[in-house]
Amino acid sequence: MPVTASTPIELVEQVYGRLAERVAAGRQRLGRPLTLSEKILVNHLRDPGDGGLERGRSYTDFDPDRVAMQDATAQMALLQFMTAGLDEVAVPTTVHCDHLIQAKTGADTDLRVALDVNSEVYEFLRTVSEKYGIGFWKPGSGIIHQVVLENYAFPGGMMIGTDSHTPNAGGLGMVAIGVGGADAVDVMTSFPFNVRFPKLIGVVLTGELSGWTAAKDVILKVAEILTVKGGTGAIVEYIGPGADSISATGKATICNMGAEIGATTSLFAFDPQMALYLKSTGREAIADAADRVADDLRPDPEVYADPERVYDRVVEIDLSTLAPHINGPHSPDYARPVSEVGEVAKREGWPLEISSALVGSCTNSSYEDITRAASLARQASAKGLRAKTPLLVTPGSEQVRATIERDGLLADLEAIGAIVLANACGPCIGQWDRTDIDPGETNVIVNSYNRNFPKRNDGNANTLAFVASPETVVAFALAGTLDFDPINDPLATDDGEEVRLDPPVGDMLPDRGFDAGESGFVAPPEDRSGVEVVVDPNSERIQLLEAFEPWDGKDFVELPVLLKAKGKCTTDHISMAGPWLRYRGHLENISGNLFAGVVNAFTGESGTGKDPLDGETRPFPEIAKHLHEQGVGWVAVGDENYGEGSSREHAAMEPRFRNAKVILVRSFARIHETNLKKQGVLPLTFGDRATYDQIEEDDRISVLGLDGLAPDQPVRCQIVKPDGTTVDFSAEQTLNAEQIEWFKAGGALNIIRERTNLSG
Ligand code: MIC
Ligand code: SF4
Repeated sequence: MPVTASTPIELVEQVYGRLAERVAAGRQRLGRPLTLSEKILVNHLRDPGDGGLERGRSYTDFDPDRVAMQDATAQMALLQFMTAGLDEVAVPTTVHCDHLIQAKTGADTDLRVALDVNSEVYEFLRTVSEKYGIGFWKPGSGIIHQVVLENYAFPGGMMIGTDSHTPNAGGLGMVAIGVGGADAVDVMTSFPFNVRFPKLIGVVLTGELSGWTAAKDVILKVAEILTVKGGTGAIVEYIGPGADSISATGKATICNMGAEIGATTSLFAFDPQMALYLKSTGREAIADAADRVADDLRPDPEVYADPERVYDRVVEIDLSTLAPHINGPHSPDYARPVSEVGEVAKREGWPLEISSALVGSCTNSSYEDITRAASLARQASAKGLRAKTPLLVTPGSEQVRATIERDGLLADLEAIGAIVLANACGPCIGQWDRTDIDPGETNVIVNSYNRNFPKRNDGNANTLAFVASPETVVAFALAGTLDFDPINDPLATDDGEEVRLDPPVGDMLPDRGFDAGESGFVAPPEDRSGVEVVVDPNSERIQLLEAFEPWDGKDFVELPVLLKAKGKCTTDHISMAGPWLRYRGHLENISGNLFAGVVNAFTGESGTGKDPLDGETRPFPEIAKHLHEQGVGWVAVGDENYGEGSSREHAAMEPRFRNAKVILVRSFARIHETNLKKQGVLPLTFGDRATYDQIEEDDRISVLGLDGLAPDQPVRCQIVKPDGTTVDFSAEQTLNAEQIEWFKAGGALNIIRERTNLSG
């Protein structure tokens, strides 16, 4: 099927054409009514009669309808895809240029600079896309998830994307899952997407949003209830009468940030809000087709009647009483109502003064978000107020930007001092050339993004980042202090007059329809035979990949411990973004950031440790390089939810490249665990979580009996102390038979070529 600027109705019809029959078969196999996730999943089973449906257990093969990749992860994914030697991708696939644009002065200049600075990478992505029949969205066209929502997502569809916030498309009722590049390569090479059949969490929404409370507050609350690991291995399905009162883009906000609780994905059922959004984005035919199969695009009625019977866990939230929330710093689940943050800040000793306020990101940059933010800006202007902090706005897509410009909303925000940045990720991923703060200075920022791990936005570990809705962020920008409750507190004008803000109001969709702006889509040419992909062997940004060494069949005996991570160890800690995004296509160069942000449990220092070969203290990337060059395998030890956050497989490929054999932790985040398996690193979890405490700096770790490695069987391990004494312990692993093959082969790259030759 040709790749076009939106999902063709024929693809949607294909999916809907088999829906009723597959749903009926699923009901029969399970012997009960189905949730929406189950309907969509059974409709995408590779083997409809047989694919395992046991939640949290069966590893099941699926055929997603689409693949989407963003520039920072697509490079590695496509370098792997290229090794398959195929002529084209097997399913409709798109690449979106959004992560590499650095925010500095404003949209136009920043985009021009990015086009220049990243020309080699953009050229690589453009030509690879042309060669293999992939749709290419140019820099400036918008953030992947917003562009997907506007053009490609459809109710009942299934897609995977090489970005953890791919679940954004759940706002249009799609099962959209964030994956590492190697998973995307499976699907692009016509192999199935294999994942454990997810557990199901039902969130029942009652009441209705009003006043200051926005869709964002729903997920900020859910993050508090479920925590950053509560969604691991599960799909979160939003149901209940409150669900239908939220706009499609509001639903997308909620699903998007489901990544922060580790959920496989999140989704809402098809409803009139989705139909309205589809129509206003030029997809009437899809809205009509969805209407015709609407019953199968919602959970069965019995599920609504008795959710406890079907979901593994049920959470209830009353939208009518939900207060606006603000979460942070340092973790997206540290939640509290906005009215309490001032008190908490005083108690914790956080600065009250806000140094920057930022609106945008893939989570919160819809037309509705901006209308609500702009309504506050208009009020503020009328009352003689301006933002007291820098206020930076990143529109999510060119379509949103052009529309909010046409409708005067950008002007409203600019009138209170806002600076409009490029339609891209920008400061959300550390692409922020910030000059207002000294390095290391403790300061507070408030943003409408989704993640707030240390160093994420500006590389400064002492920046305390809080996430909230766009309207809350604008209110804080006007107040300039955390000690402010927009609902109850007055603001002072320059003349000392006290004024109050009325609650924000917005429009879900533009009355005059969307203005598409300048099109950023480049379709692959029909005749692709002459397209050449050139990689300069001296490039510092793109490096062709070589397969890793296969496993030598031996146990891992007395591996040194490169590091033991203390506390949170997200993918940002393992492979930092910001300036390092530059090397996302060059495995060797990006390995220079390996573990640079990790807190060493033995010393409390960040990013450094003791080199087990010579006892010197060095940055972790240098120790890893040293061990690699000396041919010494090693192990890294971590705590709970290791690898939380991003889908970036660099966090798995870098350790693999530097000769890691095992990552041993208390628990893993889903995408990262799979990425490790794909690259041939053995992910193990402690059988007894207390064993973590027994590992000391000079210990060595053995992993034994590996020739008997079998699905779900524990592995025998041993701590070897410097004096030769040993502590035996058992570790769990979740590899299935195929994943054991990847491990033995030395990683998926060794299998890709072999598989495609077999199938070709
Ligand atoms: C993120 O929000 O952390 C990112 C940057 O979008 C990542 C992808 C990446 O690291 O390139 C994600 O969420 O997967
Ligand atoms: Fe981009 Fe931020 Fe969204 Fe990641 S979370 S895709 S960096 S806007």
